[in-house]
Amino acid sequence: MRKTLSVAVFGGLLAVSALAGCGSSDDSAKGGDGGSGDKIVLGFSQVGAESGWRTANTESIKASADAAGITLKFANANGKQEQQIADIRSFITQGVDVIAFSPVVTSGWDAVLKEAKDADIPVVLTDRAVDSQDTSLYKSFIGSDFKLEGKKAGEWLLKQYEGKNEPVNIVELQGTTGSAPALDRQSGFQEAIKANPNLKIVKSQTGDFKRADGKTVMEAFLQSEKDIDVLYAHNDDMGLGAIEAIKAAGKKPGTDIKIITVDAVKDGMTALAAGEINFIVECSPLLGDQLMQTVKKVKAGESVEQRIVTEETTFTQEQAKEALPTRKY
Ligand code: GYE
Repeated sequence: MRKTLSVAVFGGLLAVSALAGCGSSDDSAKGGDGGSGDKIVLGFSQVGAESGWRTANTESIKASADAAGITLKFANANGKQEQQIADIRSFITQGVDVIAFSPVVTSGWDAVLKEAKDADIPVVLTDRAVDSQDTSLYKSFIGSDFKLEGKKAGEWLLKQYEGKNEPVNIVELQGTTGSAPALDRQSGFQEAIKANPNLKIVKSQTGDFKRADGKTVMEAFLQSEKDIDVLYAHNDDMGLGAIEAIKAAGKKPGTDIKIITVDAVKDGMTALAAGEINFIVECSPLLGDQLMQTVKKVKAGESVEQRIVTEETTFTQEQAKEALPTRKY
């Protein structure tokens, strides 16, 4: 039987700081450890710098570590799992207090996680999940529900074609192959659109969450498919790359081809407000504060939720216009 996970849902940043208030003393909030002045050392292995989301996520982690008085050792793996494993091993050798990382793909982590456990260094996953069966290998997983994001994208599309009986050709730009957000955004979307058999995914390929790849893959889609009605891109950056390809092919993004993306970073929201994207499912990169609170608790030997889900919304073109002026990332 599977273990039931307790799930804490945070109502954005306000709720996060409210939780911080009840979880830690003033001393620990300043990074103190009872007066000795020793700071917690956190080793963080980042996926890379593939997208606007990732840039905002890195900034959030660095700023929150600073604000929390945590010494951050930051490593960028440039999208390579071998590099992430090497970075985590190096953190173990250095004897950091806590390791956190955003796993580029879901599989292949058991050995290095076991090494951290044997060295008595707690691990916190942020942003992306691993498929390890042994959940004692990490203390907590902080991040979004990617399947729900895919579902929200699919449900919006269903509504657009409600009561219509025309075939709808969808092309899909997937995120990094084997990554949790690519797998779950695909399956959540597929499940939602099943309700209308006219909605068909005619082409689906990875664009590795990158703008340049989104553009080249969309160029190929446009060449091989005469009639594309909808583009579903697993992130804003790939959607923005695809928009360039659509314009170059003499079509109007948002009108000739409906576009749905995920993330809601500033560039994506700007294109949405301008009518070039039709709908964006939000995925918040601002995980830094939650991570630092969890790191402090883990270091103090306090129990933490095994799954912390980030709360997110969706944006239409009108909502993007309203939200843009105060958008933080
Ligand atoms: O959606 C994408 C990024 O893991 C949630 O990775 C993250 C995804 C995000 O590169 O833009």
